[in-house]
Amino acid sequence: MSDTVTKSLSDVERIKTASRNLRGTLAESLLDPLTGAIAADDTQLSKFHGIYQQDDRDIRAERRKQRLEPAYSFMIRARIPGGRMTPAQWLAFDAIGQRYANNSVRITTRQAVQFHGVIKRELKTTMQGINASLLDTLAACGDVNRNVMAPASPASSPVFAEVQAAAQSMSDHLCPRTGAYHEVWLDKQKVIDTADEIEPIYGKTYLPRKFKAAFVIPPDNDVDVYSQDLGFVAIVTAGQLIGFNVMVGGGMGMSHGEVATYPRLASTIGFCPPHAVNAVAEAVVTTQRDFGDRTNRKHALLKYTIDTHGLEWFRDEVNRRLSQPLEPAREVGFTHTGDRYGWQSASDGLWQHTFFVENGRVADSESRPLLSALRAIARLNLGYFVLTPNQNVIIAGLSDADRTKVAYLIETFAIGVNSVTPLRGQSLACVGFPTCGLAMAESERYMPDLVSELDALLAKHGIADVPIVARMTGCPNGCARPYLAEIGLVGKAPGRYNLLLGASFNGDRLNRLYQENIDEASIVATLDVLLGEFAATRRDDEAFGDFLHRSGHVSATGTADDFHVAAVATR
Ligand code: SRM
Ligand code: SF4
Repeated sequence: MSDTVTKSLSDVERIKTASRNLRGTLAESLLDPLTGAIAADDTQLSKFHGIYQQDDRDIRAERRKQRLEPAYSFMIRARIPGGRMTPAQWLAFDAIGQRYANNSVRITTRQAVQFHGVIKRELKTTMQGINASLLDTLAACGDVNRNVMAPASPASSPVFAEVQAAAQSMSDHLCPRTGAYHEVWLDKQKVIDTADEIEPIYGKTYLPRKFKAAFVIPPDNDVDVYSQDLGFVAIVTAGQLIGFNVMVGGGMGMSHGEVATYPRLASTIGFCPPHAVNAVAEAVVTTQRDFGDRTNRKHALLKYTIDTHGLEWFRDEVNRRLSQPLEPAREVGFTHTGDRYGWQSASDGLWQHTFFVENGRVADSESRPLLSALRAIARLNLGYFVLTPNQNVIIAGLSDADRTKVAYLIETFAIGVNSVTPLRGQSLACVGFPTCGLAMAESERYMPDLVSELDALLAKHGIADVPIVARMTGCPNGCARPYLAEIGLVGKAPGRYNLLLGASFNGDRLNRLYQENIDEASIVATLDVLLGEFAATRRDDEAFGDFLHRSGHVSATGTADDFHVAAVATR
C-alpha cells in the first residue's frame, strides 16, 4: 500500500472516509428549505451520484450585489456506457430536458448526457425520471471509474457489438456497489447495515481521483484513446476480435502556470485476450487505488502515479495482480478521431445516420429544430441511438424500410448536414459559461462564431474542404480534449485564450503552446498566416498539424514545457 500518511490526506479523502459509502448528509441536505444549495461536504459526495452543484455565472455578480445567495442549480450527468440508448430512453431524456433542465439535452465528450439548471426541489424527481428510463447517474462523476467509452459507429467494424458489450461489462464490473444511491434518490430501504456494506474494488475511500476508460477499434480513434487513463485497443484478425492492446496513463487536465501538471498520452503496456478485460481493468484500477497520491488532488491522477513510479514498475504491478501476465502488444495504427456524417451501412446491411450536433447541445433553434426532429425520429421506435465522443448522435440498426421513414423526417425538419463544413464537423467545445464553475472564458457559446471566422480563412486560402481538428475549452482542464487538437484553444480569461498547435489528425500526438493569452483578432491573424502557408506548400493529403511540424512552426520537447512555455510567442 502507499506510504501516504493520514495527516496529510486531502480534504476530499476525509469526506469520503466519513461518508458511510457516499451517503453523507445528502438526504438531509435535500430537505433543507432555507437554501437552494446542499451542505459543503455533500457537494463532493453528490458527484459520485452524478450531480454537480453549480450557480448561474451570468448573474453571479448581480446576485451578490443584491445580497442574494447565488442562483444555485444542479447539473446531472447520466452514465451511458458506449453512448448507447434505446429510442424510448432518448424520449425519456428529452422529456426531462424539457421539463426540468433548460429545454435541452447536452451530449458530452464521453458519450453521456448532462442536464443543466435542475433546481434542488426537483432534483430527486429528475433522478427518478432518469432511473425510470433504466439508465442511471451513479459514478458518472466522482473518484471512480466514469462513463466507459466505446466506438460509436456500428458501420466501422464487424466487431462493433462485441466491443460495445465489453464496454458495458467493464462498466458494470467497476460500478460502485453502495446502496446510497438507491436510498437517497429512489427512496429504497437500507438492505444491510452500512457498516457491513462492502465496496469490493474501491474500498471505503474509493479512488484517489477520477478514472476514465475507453475501448477503440482501429483505425478509427473516435474515443481519443490516448487521452484515457485506461484504453483497450481492439485487435481484429480476419474479422475476429482476438483481444486488446492495453494502454494506461493518458490524461488531458493541467493548470495554467503549474508545471507539475501536464497532458499526457497513454502508454501501451501489453495485450490481453477478450475474456481478461475485466480482470485487467480491475488490476489497473486497484493499482491506482493503492498507489495514487491521496495527499494532493492535482497529483492524484493515474498519469502522475505512472510518471512517479515508472511505466515498467506499473506494468509489473498490474501483472502481479493478474493470473496471466499481459502479452506483448500487437501493431496498431489510427487514421482519424472524427465522426462520418450522414448515411452509412454496416456489414450486416443495416443503415445508420450520423447527425451533427454543434458542441453537443441538442436544442431547437429557428434554423435547426434538432430536439424536435430527434423526438420525432425516436417516436418511430426504430433501431437505437448512439451518442458519440465527438458530441454527435447516430441513429443505427435501421432496415431499408426504416431508413426511408427516418430520411423523410430528416428532410421534413431540414436537419441534414449539407451546410456543415469539414472544420465545423471536426470541432468540439466544452460547456464553459454560464454553468461551469471552473470556466475562465467562453467555450460552447463562442466556438460556433470562431469556427465561422476560421472557415472564412480556409475559404480565402482555397482549402475549405480540408478537415482540421479544432477544439476549445474555457479553462485548462481539457474537457473537450483540446491538447489533441490540431488547433487547440484553452481559455485564460474572458475573451482570451492560449493557442496550442500541431497535434496529429489521428489523435496520437499532443499539440504544444504556440501563443499565450491572445484575443480573437490575434487568433485569427496568427492562423491566417499559418493557413496561408499551409495552403501554398501542402504536400499531398498532409494534415495541418503535420505541416506545422514539418515546416518547423511547432516542435515538441515531450515535456511539460510544451504546455507552459510559449517557445514561439515572439514570432
Ligand atoms: Fe470535464 C471538471 C464538463 C469531459 C477533464 N468537467 C468538469 C466540470 C464538472 C466542472 C467542475 O468540476 O465543476 C465540468 C462541468 C461543466 C458543466 O457546466 O457542465 C466538466 N467534462 C465536462 C463535459 C460535460 C465537457 C463537454 O462539454 O462535454 C464532459 C463530460 C464527460 C462525461 O460524460 O463524463 C467532460 N473532462 C472531460 C474530459 C474529456 C474526456 O474525459 O474524454 C476531460 C479530460 C480528460 C481527463 O480527465 O484528463 C475532463 N473535467 C476535467 C477536469 C480536469 C481533471 C484533471 O486532469 O485534473 C476537471 C476538473 C477536476 O476534475 O478537478 C473537469
Ligand atoms: Fe469547465 Fe474547464 Fe471543463 Fe470547460 S474545460 S467544462 S471550462 S472545467
